[in-house]
Amino acid sequence: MQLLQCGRYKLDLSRPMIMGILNVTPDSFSDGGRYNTLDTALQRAQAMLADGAAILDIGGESTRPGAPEVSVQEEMDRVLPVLEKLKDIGAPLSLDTRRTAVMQAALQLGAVDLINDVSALEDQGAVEAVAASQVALCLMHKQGNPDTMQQAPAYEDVVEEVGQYLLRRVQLCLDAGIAAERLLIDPGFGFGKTLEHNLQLLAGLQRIEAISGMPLLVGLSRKSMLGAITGEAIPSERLGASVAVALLSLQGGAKIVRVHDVKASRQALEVWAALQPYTA
Ligand code: 7PM
Repeated sequence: MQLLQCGRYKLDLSRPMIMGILNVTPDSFSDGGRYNTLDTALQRAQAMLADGAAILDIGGESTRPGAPEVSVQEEMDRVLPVLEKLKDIGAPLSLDTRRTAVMQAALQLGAVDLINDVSALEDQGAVEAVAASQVALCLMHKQGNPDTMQQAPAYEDVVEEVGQYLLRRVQLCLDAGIAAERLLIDPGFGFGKTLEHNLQLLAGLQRIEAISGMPLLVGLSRKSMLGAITGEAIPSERLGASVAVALLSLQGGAKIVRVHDVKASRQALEVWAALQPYTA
């Protein structure tokens, strides 16, 4: 049985699972003021768990292409109260952050079980901060920085380069004393990649897993790649495409899919899992 050591939890990776996205950026709480931010976050978190999420991913910095920078203080003010509120919800909490200071503050709260870092711990001191804890870690590949990364992404062989980058980051973590059982890797769909790069990566998931040697997490939910393929301009209207790529990710060996639409993704996952005993 393949186990992920995930802070206060141990997760069985022999069956794939769902990470539900809980955004805590101000624009994600346009509910007309019926609830305050923390109650809204709690309600959404409980709904995602009821719908079948195994992990909740909380993010307060906008890492989207072209997004403006958020100050460290602003990011902390967004995520720390949410982590505190959700601390005892009964499921592992993931924190989507690139900043060492935010990681340290969250680890101190004892309310985070996984650090999901789209820059694979490249911030100064991040490796040491995570090494000193027992949380799991998702190392993601990106080329460039969110403000400019979509301007001219370029690779000779995107699958090989992403795989080799992730392998180097894995090695760095192992050398720093982070146990292999705590590591996940993620090719970083949409982070400095053209549509063609993204498709090559989706087709090459198995090779990336083989190069890095670690379990794969994939985030494709509602992404612009799906808009480019389907012509659907509105992200929340890309449910069919999102479920399709979640399923294709599982087929490529992904152990965790990071999604907005937990219930629909969970149904697809159940269908995939039911078929497994009948496949070679
Ligand atoms: C536009 C682009 C809108 C990207 C939203 C996003 C990932 C992540 C994000 C991912 C991991 C989103 C993203 N994407 N963390 N954080 N993997 N590990 O969909 O693909 O929220 S931001």
